[in-house]
Amino acid sequence: MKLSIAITLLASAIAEAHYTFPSIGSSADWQYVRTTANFQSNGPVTNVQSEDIRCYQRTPGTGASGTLNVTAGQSIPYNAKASISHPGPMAFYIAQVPAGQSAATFDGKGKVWSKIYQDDVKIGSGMVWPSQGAKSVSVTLPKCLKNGEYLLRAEHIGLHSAGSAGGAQFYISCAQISVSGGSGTYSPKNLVSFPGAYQATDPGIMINIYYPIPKSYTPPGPPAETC
Ligand SMILES: *[C@@H]1O[C@H](CO)[C@@H](O)[C@H](O)[C@H]1NC(C)=O
Ligand SMILES: [Cu+2]
Repeated sequence: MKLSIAITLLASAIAEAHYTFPSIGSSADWQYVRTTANFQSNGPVTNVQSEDIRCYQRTPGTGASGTLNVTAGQSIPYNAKASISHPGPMAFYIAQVPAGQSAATFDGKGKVWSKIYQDDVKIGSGMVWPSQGAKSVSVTLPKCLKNGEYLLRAEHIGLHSAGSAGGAQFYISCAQISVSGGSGTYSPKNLVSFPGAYQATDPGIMINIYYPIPKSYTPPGPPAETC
């Protein structure tokens, strides 16, 4: 009896340690963000070769109900629920919706994603990323974007148990946005696909962050693009 209570408490503690990214700005959960498969469990994607690594959708083929109007150059808060409790890097990618489709219908397949944000680790007596414990991370959209609809993909990688392949935990979601006011010169040098961008053994994915403490950190994927 005592043991089962202890196991139940442990299980709920572990579940609470996980998180989702259900909203942008001050909108409702899953209004502009496609509902993820972990919307109840909060659990991560661990297989970088799975389709889940793209947008982790609960129902692939189904968009969110809304697409948020935003302005190029604007800073958009992307919110975590409950909070980003694991150590690891935060990145944002965008994919422009092809002609004839909309943010609500585009599946995001192919080499269409460019990275627009990557945070930096601080290494002292341990590795500390700025997102740790945060309830929201803001991403500034490049001023030079072309106007039109995009998917905005949030990605946080929990590296607390990433010492072996498949141990890293990916927390992901995709928001639907419509960009206006862009100057239109954005021309990303590195477009990647999901899956495809990452390997399980990439040095930023398979890494023991605790011992010995690494002297540097290389995030997976391409560098963040600027205008
Ligand atoms: C978003 O932008 C479109 C196109 O400019 C416009 O038709 C629509 O009313 C806007 N929606 C909101 C909620 O402002
Ligand atoms: Cu967790």
